Amino acid sequence: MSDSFSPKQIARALEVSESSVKRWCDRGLIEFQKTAGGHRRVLLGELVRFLKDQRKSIVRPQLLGLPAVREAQPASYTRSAELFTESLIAGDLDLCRQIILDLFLSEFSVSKICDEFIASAMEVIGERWECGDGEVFQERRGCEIVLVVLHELRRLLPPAAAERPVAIGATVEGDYYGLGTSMAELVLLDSGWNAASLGSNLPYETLASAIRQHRPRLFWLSCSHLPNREQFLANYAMLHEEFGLDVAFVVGGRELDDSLRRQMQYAAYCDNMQHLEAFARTALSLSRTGNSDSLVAGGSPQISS
Ligand code: B12
Repeated sequence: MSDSFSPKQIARALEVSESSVKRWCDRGLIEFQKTAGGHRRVLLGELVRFLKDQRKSIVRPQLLGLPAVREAQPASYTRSAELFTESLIAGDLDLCRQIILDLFLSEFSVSKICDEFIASAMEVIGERWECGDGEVFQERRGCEIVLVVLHELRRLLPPAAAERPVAIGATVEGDYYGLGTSMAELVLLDSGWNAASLGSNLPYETLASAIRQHRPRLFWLSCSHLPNREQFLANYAMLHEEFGLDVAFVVGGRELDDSLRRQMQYAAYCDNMQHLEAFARTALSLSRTGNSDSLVAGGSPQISS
C-alpha cells in the first residue's frame, strides 16, 4: 500500500467530509504535495503528526493500511502493557500492532513505547524462558513481531527533512541482539536525525569503514552480549581514538556495566530509549543554535536508509 493518500481517502478513514480535509491542507495544518495533475497527496507520517497534534482519531485505520481499532480499549496503561506482553507471548501479531498503534496515536512517544511496552515485554519473555516456563520459539517469534511493529512505527513518523544530521549505529561482532539497535534508529529518526541502523554482529573494521563513508555526527553502539570484554574494550578504544573527536559516540545496552563503562570513552551512555531521545534532541538543538562546541555541529551528509 502506498504511504501517501488523497483527501478523499483520508476523509473516509477519519469519517469527516473531503472538504474538511482539503481545508486543513489549504490552511497549512497538514503539509501536502501536489501531483502532476494538481491533486493533493498527504504522506502518512504527516497525517499522523496532524492527528496527534489535534487529538483527532482515525475511525477506520484499515483504509490507510493500518491495523483496525479494537472494540474495547484497555482500562489503563498497566493493562495495555500486560495485554501487549500476553499478545507477544501468544504470537498475536495483529493484536500487538493494534496495541502499539493505539499507544502511539494517543499520548505515548516512540521512546516510551520502546522502553515501557516492548523492552518490558521482552524481559518477561526472558524471565519465563529462564524459569523453564517459556519456549524458545516464543522468544524468537516475539523478536519477529517486535521488528514488524518497529517497522510500522517508522511509517508513522513525519517525513525526514533533507538537512538532518546523520547518525549510524549497530551491535559489534559476537552480539546478535538486533532490537536495541533497531529501536535506537527509530528513536533518533523521531528526534530529528537521519538515522540508520547497520544491523547486528558487525566486525570493527566495517564499522570504521561505515563511519568514514557516511561521516555521521552520532554513532551508537547497542551492547547486549560481549563474548570477550577485553577484546571489545581494545577495539572500541581504537574506534573512539580514530573518530571520537568528530563523532558523538553514544552507547547503551545491558552488557555495559559500571566496570566496563569506566574503561570506555563516550559522549553519552544511556540507560534506555527515553534517555537517548533526551540526549539526541539536546544535541540537535545545540547544533541548530550554532553552538560551536556542539556535539553535532557542522555539515549534514546524507545516508540513504
Ligand atoms: C531476545 C533475546 C535473545 C535473542 C536475541 C535475538 C535478536 N534478534 O535480537 C538471542 C537468541 C540472540 C538470545 C541469545 C542469548 N541469550 Co538472550 N535474551 C533475549 C531477551 C528475551 C530479550 C532481549 C531483547 O532484545 N530485549 C529488547 C531490548 C531492546 O531491551 P534491552 O536489552 O533491555 O535494552 C534496553 C536498554 O538496555 C537500552 N539499550 C539497548 N541498546 C541500546 C543502545 C543504545 C544506543 C542506547 C542508548 C540504549 C540501549 O534501551 C533498551 C530499551 O529500554 C532477553 C531478556 C531480557 N531481559 O531482555 C534474554 C537475555 C538477555 N538472554 C540471556 C541469555 C542467557 C542468552 C544466551 C546466553 C542463551 C544461550 N544459552 O545461548 C544467548 C547469548 C547469545 C549471544 N551470543 O549473543 C539472558 C542473559 C542473562 C545474563 N545475566 O546475562 C537474558 C536476560 C534472559 C534471561 N532472563 O535469562 N537472546
